Amino acid sequence: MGATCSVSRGVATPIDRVPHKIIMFGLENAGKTQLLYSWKIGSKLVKRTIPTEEFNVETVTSPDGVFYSVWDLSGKASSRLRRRQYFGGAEGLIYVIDSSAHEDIGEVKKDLGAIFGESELSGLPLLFIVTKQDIEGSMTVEKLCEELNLKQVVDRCWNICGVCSLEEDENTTLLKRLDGLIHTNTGERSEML
Ligand SMILES: Nc1nc2c(ncn2[C@@H]2O[C@H](COP(=O)(O)OP(=O)(O)OP(=O)(O)O)[C@@H](O)[C@H]2O)c(=O)[nH]1
Ligand SMILES: [Mg+2]
Repeated sequence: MGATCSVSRGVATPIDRVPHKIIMFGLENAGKTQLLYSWKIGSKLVKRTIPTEEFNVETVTSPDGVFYSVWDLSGKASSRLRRRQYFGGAEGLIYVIDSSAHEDIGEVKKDLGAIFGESELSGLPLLFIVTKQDIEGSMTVEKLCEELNLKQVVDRCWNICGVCSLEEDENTTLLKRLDGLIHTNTGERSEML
C-alpha cells in the first residue's frame, strides 16, 4: 500500500526540532495509548495500558529525527465531548481504528464525521492506523476503506496503515508515514492501496 503523499525526507531540518502537534483520535480500546508509549519507550516496555480518562501527551521522535508532540485523547464518549479544547495549534491528525471491533464501525463513522466537521481541523493531514491486525477475523485495511468510504476524503492529504501495534518494527514505520504526511501536506488527496 503506498501513498503519493508519503514521501519522507532523510534528514531532519532545524524547524523539525520544534515538535509538530499531532492529535490522536479513536474510540475506546482502539490502541491509541499502546501506540503512544510504544513510540515513547518501545513496545517491549509497554506492559499494559489502562483506559485513558482525558488525555496523555508525549514528545516522540521519528526514525528520521522529526519531533512530534502527540496528544492521545480518551475515546470515552463523555470525554470526546470535551476534546475541542485540545485542538489549538494541531498540525496533523491520527485516527486509530480497532480492526477486530466489527460492532464499532457505525460509531467510527459518526466520530469521523464529527472530526471532519471541525473547522479548526480542516485540511490537516490524517494518518489512519488500523490496529489489531494480528487478531483472527479482523477487518482488512481494504474493507475498512470501503466501509468508511475513505475515497470520499478529498479535502486533505491522508494515508492508512494496518498494524499489530504490539510489534516494534511496525510502529516505527508508522512514524515514517507521519513524516511523509506532515512534510508533503499539500492538501491533495493521496493515492493509496
Ligand atoms: N492484539 C492486539 N492488541 C492490541 C493492539 N493494539 C492495542 N492492543 C491492546 O488493546 C487494548 C487497548 O489499548 P489502549 O491503547 O489502552 O486503547 P486506547 O485507544 O488508548 O483506549 P482509551 O484510552 O479507552 O481511549 C490494550 O490491551 C492493548 O494492549 C494490537 O495491535 N493487537
Ligand atoms: Mg488510552
